[in-house]
Amino acid sequence: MNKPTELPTPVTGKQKMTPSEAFVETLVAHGVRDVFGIVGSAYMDALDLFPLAGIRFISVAHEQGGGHMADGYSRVSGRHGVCIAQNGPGITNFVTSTAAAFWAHSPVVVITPETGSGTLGLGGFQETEQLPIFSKITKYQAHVNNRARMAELTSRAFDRAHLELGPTQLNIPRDFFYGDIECEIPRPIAIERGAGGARSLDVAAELLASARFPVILCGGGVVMAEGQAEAVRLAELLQAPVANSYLHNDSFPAKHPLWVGPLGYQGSKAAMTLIAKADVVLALGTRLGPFGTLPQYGIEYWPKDAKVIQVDADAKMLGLVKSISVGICGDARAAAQALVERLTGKALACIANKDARLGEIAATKKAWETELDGWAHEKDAWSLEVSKDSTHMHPRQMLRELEKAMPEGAMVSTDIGNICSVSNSYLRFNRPRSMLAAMSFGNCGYAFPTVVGAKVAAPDRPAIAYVGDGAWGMSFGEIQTCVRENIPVTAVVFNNGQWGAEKKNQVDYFEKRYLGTNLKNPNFADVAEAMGAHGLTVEHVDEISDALRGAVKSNKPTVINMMLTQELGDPFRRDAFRPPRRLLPKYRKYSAKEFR
Ligand SMILES: Cc1ncc(C[n+]2csc(CCOP(=O)(O)OP(=O)(O)O)c2C)c(N)n1
Ligand SMILES: [Mg+2]
Repeated sequence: MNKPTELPTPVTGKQKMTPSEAFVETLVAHGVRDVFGIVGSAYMDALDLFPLAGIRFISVAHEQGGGHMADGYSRVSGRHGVCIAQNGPGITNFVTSTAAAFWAHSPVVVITPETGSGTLGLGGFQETEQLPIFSKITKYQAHVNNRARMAELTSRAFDRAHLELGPTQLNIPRDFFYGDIECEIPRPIAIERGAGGARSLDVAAELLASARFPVILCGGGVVMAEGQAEAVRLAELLQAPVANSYLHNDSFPAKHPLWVGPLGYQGSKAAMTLIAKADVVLALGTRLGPFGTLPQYGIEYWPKDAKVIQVDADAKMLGLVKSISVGICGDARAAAQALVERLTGKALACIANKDARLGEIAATKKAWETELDGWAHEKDAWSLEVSKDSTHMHPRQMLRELEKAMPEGAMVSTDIGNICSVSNSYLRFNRPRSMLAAMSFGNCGYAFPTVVGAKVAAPDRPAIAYVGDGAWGMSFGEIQTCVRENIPVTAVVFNNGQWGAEKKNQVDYFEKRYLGTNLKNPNFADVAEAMGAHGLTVEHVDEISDALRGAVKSNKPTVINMMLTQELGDPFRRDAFRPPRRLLPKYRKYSAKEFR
């Protein structure tokens, strides 16, 4: 974790202050050093104090970007991410980023100054009901209903974000920043999480001890609990293969011989082949989200007959999606540690066949690497057709080169799109808090601002965003933030001239009727230069390594415009499509052949 050094300290003891001072001092008490947002009159009285409180205000291009930055900041630091904006439109611009943070389990505090309490409901300027909008995408909503409670409620919003592992809202009528109050600044409430119930841990240990082919599935909970070392110890004790849950490729070190890669969309065939054989699965710190275990490459890999032990800090996630044999409501790190203690010195059935299993793990991993090496381009008829006369790079070749060129300790954010999804097979990390994918809210435009926030939290780590050209159009405005605030991140833009992931559906299900999926892009390198960043265009795979490493080394915001063929990998939602069926004569010709 990137722990701040020399934190400013808040005032102590009950005393007179203004609510603005109480608010800012409570941020100080919670160790807030950076706040993302756009300036607004609603909270200017408090904003004015930020420099004296040691808080940096990072002025962004769009509030959604600021919300994603707070998300990336929190995912990399393990501390709160904080964003703030003007009442009304500034706040509604936070909706998408808050929903994304909700599904990424990020402790983001969304501060929402509101229209004045004296005119609320009269339909004045910049008024909307700000609590209902966020009610389903936050873990807790604090509404300052009395200026004297400013510090108490601010503090609670911060405490709950950590306690409930997700975003919270702090809603403040703008007139409540003014006045005289007397209060004491509360200190953060640190809750230590335990390993879970002793009985369920005992049962889990028995199951693991009798397993002949145990497989561990490490999720985001391992990253959030900083439990990688404990997960490694447990895996080594059992000599069990370890898969990453979907989009949590940083939950177990990729260089470890027991690591087998991620499950889920465009994940590792090695992980899928091995988990399919499991008689016991230990799902450590994962909610086993439904999208993350869908069949891939035609492999129905989820082991339906296996006993499943699920560890999650949120009891509501236990057994929610998959049937489980044992549910442990606990912290992933503490639970792994407790299981290691229970299993150490015990006779383990899986050690009897250890050599055979290790051989199988190594062979399965090798087969997958060989397949990836040979998989330079997509091989379906459509992809072959659209790429045959192209001078551009094949996406998979590019992704393999990026993987090889990836600097040590890099943080990589990924967007939602076809090429970003394919990158799942090529993203390997040895360090937690490194992969910042758009998670299950799945919004295009997530990756770039998120990595900007990550870079603010961890300025010494290389920060790289993978972004499709469509998603880039939504998010490149934040280059302004990078230039203005001197935040040197690298955006790798996958320029294939299309909203590819959606075009893939039109290819597969709608007889190539392209509607809204072709793009006409400006030269993204030139746009970056015009905005004061570096921009370069890469046409050949042999330029990739220098481009990526050079961009990171330059310590300047850089956009790498990758020129790619239009070929596309497997679609996202094969599970959710049906052949189109039209009943009205007017539309019949757009029915799938079998319905015509
Ligand atoms: C905010 C938002 N709008 C629309 C979508 C639907 N969507 C999913 S993937 C995708 C296409 C992404 O295109 P691009 O960024 O160019 O990446 P590519 O698929 O071409 O690699 C779209 C539009 C979404 N996920 N999020
Ligand atoms: Mg695209």
